Order: sequence, then structure tokens, then C-alpha cells
Amino acid sequence: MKRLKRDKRGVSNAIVVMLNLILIVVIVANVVLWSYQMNQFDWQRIQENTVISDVARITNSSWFVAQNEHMVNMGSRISGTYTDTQAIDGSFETFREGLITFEHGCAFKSSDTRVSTTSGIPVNDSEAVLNISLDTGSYIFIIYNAGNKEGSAEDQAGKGCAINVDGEDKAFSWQSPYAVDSADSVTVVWATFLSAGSHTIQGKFFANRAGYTVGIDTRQIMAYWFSTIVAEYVRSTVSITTTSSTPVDDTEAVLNITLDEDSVAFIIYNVGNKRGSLEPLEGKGITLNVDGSDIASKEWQSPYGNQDANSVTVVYATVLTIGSHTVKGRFFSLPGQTTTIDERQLIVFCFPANTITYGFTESTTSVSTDSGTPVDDTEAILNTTLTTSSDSLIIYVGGNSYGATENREGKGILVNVDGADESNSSSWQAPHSWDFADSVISLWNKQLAAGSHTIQGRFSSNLGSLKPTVTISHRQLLILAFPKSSANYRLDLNGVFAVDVSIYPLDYIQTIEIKLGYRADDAGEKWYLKAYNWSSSAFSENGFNSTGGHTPTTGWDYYTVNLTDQWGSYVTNNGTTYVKVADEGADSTQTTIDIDFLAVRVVIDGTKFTFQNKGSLTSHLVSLWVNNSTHHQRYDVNIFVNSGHIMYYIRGDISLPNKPYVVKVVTERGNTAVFSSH
Ligand SMILES: [Ca+2]
Ligand SMILES: [Ca+2]
Ligand SMILES: [Ca+2]
Repeated sequence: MKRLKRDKRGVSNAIVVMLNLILIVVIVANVVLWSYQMNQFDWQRIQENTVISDVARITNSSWFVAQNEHMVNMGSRISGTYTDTQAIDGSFETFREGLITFEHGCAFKSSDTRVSTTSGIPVNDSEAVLNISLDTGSYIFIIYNAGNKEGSAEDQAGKGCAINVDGEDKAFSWQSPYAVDSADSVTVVWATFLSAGSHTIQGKFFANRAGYTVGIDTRQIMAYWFSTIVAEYVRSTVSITTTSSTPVDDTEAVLNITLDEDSVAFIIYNVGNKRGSLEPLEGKGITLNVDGSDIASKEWQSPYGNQDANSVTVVYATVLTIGSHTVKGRFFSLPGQTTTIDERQLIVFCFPANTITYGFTESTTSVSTDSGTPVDDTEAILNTTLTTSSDSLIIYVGGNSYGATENREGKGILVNVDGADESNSSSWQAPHSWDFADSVISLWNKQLAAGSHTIQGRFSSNLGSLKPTVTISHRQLLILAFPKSSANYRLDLNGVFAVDVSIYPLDYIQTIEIKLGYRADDAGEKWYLKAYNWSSSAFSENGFNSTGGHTPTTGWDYYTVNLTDQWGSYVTNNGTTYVKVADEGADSTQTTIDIDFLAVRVVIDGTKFTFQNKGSLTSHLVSLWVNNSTHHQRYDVNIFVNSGHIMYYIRGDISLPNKPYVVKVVTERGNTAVFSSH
């Protein structure tokens, strides 16, 4: 029993010894392993050998080149690809100007054959029909101006006129004279997009009081159409009134226009109220507002009596620059008097500035006459020089405000071209009574030869009894001359460029530069660099240090622009920049250009670090210090430099302090490399 017990203890002692041995082995093994791991870390740490071999201030990025093939908007690509434009190396991409498709067509008819009607619904003015044929879908502008002279049968409630296209009445206006058989003219305008093919345009008229005779002694009807222009237009029959004696917005007559090149804008605004709408004896006035400013002139009209028909027209032409514009029609009354617009048409047609010749004058100087035959409106004269035979659209508006000296039988006006009165351009109008508002439109169209021309507005009194004097206190006179044929060569292309905002954060960009290396085969026109302005949604050179283009030498030329402090409008938050290369405009020489280089870069105050890994292991750089005596700044970095490699690391957000400074970089293993400036 005892032995057994002792033996049992002996076994138990042996187990304890064995367990202790195992424990010792485990501890020793762990110590060895730990020691081995420690040695490996130290070994790796010792092996790591990355140095900062250079630190330098940089003032711009490298060039960011085209990302894909340039889009050619006008002209064509002849040879090469966008990759040829990525370096200045003699390999280039070639583009050639193309004939632009801006074409016009026009039709015009005037007649002094009288027609009349008692119909209260529109009937054909048999003398006002245009049959036209369009080669291609086009924007079309139509104006119809129909009037009777003093003494012709005309109901005191006056007449209405309409423009009918392909059997449908499209737009209306109305007018009433001084009294039965007084002068009374109506103008109506319309614009639309018409498809290719044949179309019929018809002037129609009607009595404002059914059963009473109204007539047309002289009318003009004109249509102009264009295949590729910027055209904005509105016709609205929403009735609006005002009692304001200063111009207020006709909220139904607002047009927004976006232009990608400087353009001649032709603007016409025509408003009317029908018989029965609220209209004071003094009538209404209108004007135009372009980009927030009212134009200098206005026009007015007064009706036969309270709540009689009354309409008025104003025209304008100007150059609108590239970008966005707003054109508004505005109207006004006399204080406390309610005037109404039942229908209005507002039309803006924009033509590339170099493709047409235009002239415009407006004036608010009063000119009067008591002559029954036309005399000069000395304020309405335009001298125009045409380089080529041109279809010429001429509009003259002459009116007087309430209170100006005006015969109650009103006035007549017409257009004089190169000294000859165009009698069929005549129109006549009569006010409510003596010295009330009274304006008239005269319309003409003529093919004018190359050379100088004088266009003049003339006017006369409709006489009647007592006080014959009539006045034009406000007028507009315009001519738009469209070349019959010309070789219009254009080139316009743009590319997509991407600024690397991960290296050059937007906050640290000082400006953007665009560089073009090119060769043009003639020096006949300038070449332009533009960029897409993301604020105004148009290509522009607004704010560039250099605008106005570059004149080529026909050898290799380098043209660089910078976008000054305006660069922010031209770059998206992710760095996207669109750059355009464009010619000066339409010209008769078909130019070919070779583009060797086209790129953008950013101007910054940044730093370029050069790291060289001389060790045998990859280094992971985790923090960077830039220090001098007054400046200690740490930056997080996350850079892997492979063994044996040199890495250039650019930071657009790090500006070097004054020398001497020290740059340190710390690796994940805890090593520090130091660079000291000298
Ligand atoms: Ca050109
Ligand atoms: Ca050219
Ligand atoms: Ca090249």
C-alpha cells in the first residue's frame, strides 16, 4: 500500500518536471522567435535607405494635353491625330477651313393696289402673297405692314391684320385711326422654324367692327430665312395691363440668347390690343431692354377712342458679344391710365458678325414738317458700304410721343434709297386727336450693289384741316445687308483638357495658361484661343491677358495666353477645361493650319521633391516636414518608392519658406531622410 503510494508520488513528480521542461522550451522558443523578429525589423529598418535628393520650387505644372480627338465644329481635319498635338516635336495635326453654310433666302412684295373688306374674320390681302421654297429647314422672319391713307374708306374702329403660313393664321395685330376715313396702318411680325420645301405666306386683314369697311392702299410683305443662325422668338396672346408711366416688363416678351460668337442681333417687338380691351385715349408706349438697359428710343401709338384697337412696333440692331444675353419687351401708359397688350411678338435673329453688313440709328431729336410731300427726317440717315451685292432689309419707324405737335390726321413715312423715294414703302397713321401719340413703320427690301449707299427716312403730313404740322420725336432706322454670294471659310475646333487637381488643388492654382504651336498657310486672318466659360456657358476670351487673337507669320508660331484671375470660370472642380482654336471669321481664303502643340498648364507656387530609394526594400513615406527658423509644417503623405527608383513628388499646395530650410521625410519604419537647403 505504502509503496504504491510512494510510486504514485514518484509519477506525480516526474509529471511536474516534464511540465516545467515544456514551459521552459516554450518560453525559450518564444524568446528566440521574438528575438528573430526583432532582428528582422531592425534589419529591414537598417536596410531602408531612401534619401531626398532635391527640393525645388516650381511655378507651373507640366502641360496637360488633349485627352481625345478635337471636335471640329467648322472646317475639317485633314491629317494627323490629337496625339500629334501633345508635344512640340514637328509632328502635327492638320485642319482646313470649310465653307460655312450660313445662307439666307428672302422674298418680298409691295403693292399699292387697294383692297377692302367688311369681314370681321381675316380675309386674304390678294396683293400680299409670297410663295417660297426652302432648300433646307430654316428659321424664318416674316413682317407684313398694311395701311390706308387719309381719305380712303376706313371704319373708325380700324382694322386687324394677320400673317398666315401654309393656311394657318399665326399672328395678329390691330389699329384704329383718328376718325372715319383717316390713315390707319397695321404691322404684324412672326418667326418660326420652317422645314425644307414649299410654303405659302399670306397677309390677311379684317374689320375690327364686322360690317364696316376697312381697306389697304399700300402694303409690304417680307420673309427672310436662314439655315444656321441663333434665332429666339416668342408670340404670346396672354393679356397684360399696366398703369405705369415708366416702362415695365411685358413678362410675356423675354428672350434669353446664348451666342458662341460675336453676332449682329436684329430685334423687333410688336404689341397690340384689340377693340374692347382697356386702352386710354393717349394709347401706349413701348421700348426694348437689352441686358438690363432700355434702348435710347421708344415708340407710341394712340387709338380712335377709349378701348379701341391700338398697336405699336419698335426695332433695334446691335452687336451682341459672345455669351448670354437677355432681351425684353417693355411697355408703359400715362399715369393712372390702363393700357393693354393682348398680343405681342418679340423676335431676335443673330447673324455671325463678319457675315453681314448692318447699319442702325436711333434718335430722340424732334423733327417736324407741315409739308404734304415727303421731306427728310434729318435724324434718320445711314451711309452703308457693301463689299458685295447684298439683299438689303430696311425698316424705318417714325413716331411722336403724347404732347408733340401732331396733326390729328397724322403722318406718312417712306424709305429713300440713294436719293430715290420708294413710294411703295409708304405707310400712314393717325393719332387719337391733335398732339396725341402717332407712329408709323415703313418697310423695304432691295438688292443693293457693292459700293456706298445712303438710306434715309422721310415723312409728310396727312394734312387735313387746321394744324397740318406733324412730328417725329423718336425713330429707328436699320439696314441689314446679306451678301448674295461670298466664299465664307471658317475653322473652329475644340478639345478637352484635364488639369490634375489631385496634384494641383484648385485652392492653390494662380492661373491657367494655354499654349498653341501652329502654322497657318496664309496671314490673312487672326487665330484665336478661347476657353469654355462654365459660368456663362459659352466659349470666351473674357478676362484673358491677351484677347484679340494672334496674327500668323506662316512659319511656326507660338501663341500663349493666360486666364489671369478669371481662370476659375474656365475650369470645373474636377479640372476639366475645354479649349477652342478658331479663325477670325468668314473670309474668302481657305486657310489650312498645322497644329504642333496645344495644351494647358497651371501656374502655382508649389514644390517638387525628388526621392531616391537607394536601399533594397520598398519605402513607404508617411509624413513630410518643411521647417525653417520660423516655419514648421507637417504634411501627411502616402508615397511608396520602389527599391532603386527615383520619384518626383509635386505638391501644388506646399510653398517653400525662406532659406535656409530643412525638409524631412519619415518612413513607416521610422527612418527619417533630411534635406537642407543652402
Ligand atoms: Ca476664316
Ligand atoms: Ca481664311
Ligand atoms: Ca507635335
